[in-house]
Amino acid sequence: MTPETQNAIKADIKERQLTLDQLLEAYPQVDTWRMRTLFRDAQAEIRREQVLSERSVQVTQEAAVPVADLKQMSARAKEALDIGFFRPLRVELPRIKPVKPVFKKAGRTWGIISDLHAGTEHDWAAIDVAVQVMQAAGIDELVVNGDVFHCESFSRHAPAQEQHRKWVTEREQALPPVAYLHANFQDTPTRVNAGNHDLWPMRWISQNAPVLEGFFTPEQILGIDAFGWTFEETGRIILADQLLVKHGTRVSGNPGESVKKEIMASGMSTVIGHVHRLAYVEHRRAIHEIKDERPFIGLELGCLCSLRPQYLAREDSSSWSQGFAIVTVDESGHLNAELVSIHNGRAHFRGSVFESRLAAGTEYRELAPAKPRRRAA
Ligand SMILES: [Mn+2]
Repeated sequence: MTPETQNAIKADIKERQLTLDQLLEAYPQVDTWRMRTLFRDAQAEIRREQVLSERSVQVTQEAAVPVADLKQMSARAKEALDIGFFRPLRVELPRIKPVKPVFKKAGRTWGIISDLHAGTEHDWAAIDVAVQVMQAAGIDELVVNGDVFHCESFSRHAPAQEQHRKWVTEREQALPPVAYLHANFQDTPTRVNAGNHDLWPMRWISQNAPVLEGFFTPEQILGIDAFGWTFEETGRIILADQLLVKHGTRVSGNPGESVKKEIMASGMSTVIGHVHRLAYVEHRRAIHEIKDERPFIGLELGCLCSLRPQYLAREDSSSWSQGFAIVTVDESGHLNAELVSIHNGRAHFRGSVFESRLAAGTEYRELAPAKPRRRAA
């Protein structure tokens, strides 16, 4: 595709607001995947531009609740609004030096991360290592595969009368690591699958303030609506027409077993989070050999949260691992998945060592003096 065609398509999306079907008809020489990619990127660009222009106008969300609805709300929901349950927050972030892309690009590249459990369980060191590796890999798109927030306040174990009150504090603790991720990938289109934890506040609303159902988006409740991220309401993202990314619901005790169940269900290559384990599996069936095709690929992403969650008994092991994936699809459609394992704030990737510039744990501490990244000989 020539740059002229690409610009013409972009203009058709942004100015003429053509739909994907109209574009495919107008440019028969461009294949469906390429067009879908261009379409999505242009949409993300439009959203980012909107966010930037809207940033100066801060409308408090409380003011937008119709009075009639307020009258119907339970006392608990009213109190939630009063104490700032939905208040937009300002976040102070560490100074960020982006890592320059250092690797040769072999196609379109995605960074896929999962399970930050921001709030009470996130791990700054794991997040910072993932940020550095993904920047070095020059990802074209960031995919966050669920459990971005921990939402401890809405756990079924928390006392109900305390839940929304605690959330106001928890959200303040949760936003910095999530905003750190966003700030490091401001110019990278980002898509998010909600995980089970991310949806706990919505469950609370359904139970306590049903009149507010549908009034606030999950992004507004979590406090990330200004980030310009795309929330996938279906909870499913398909990359390059061949790789399903979902948070996952099936849990087995051993690494690789959960994603195998997901592959059996989806019938395609699949990436899951949720289980906090790290695994790469290939699931080969006779049809793959007969047709000389690649087998299904399955990834369990690992997590970017603490391996010793606060609720874990001392004598127990979480049997979790920290990690994430870099996925590349080249011009011929060949998919390559690289699983990156993080241990003690450190990861090896394509012969380079990446060490966290932030201390491990949920408390944000100053950026450590920049450590030079050592290249392998
Ligand atoms: Mn999780």
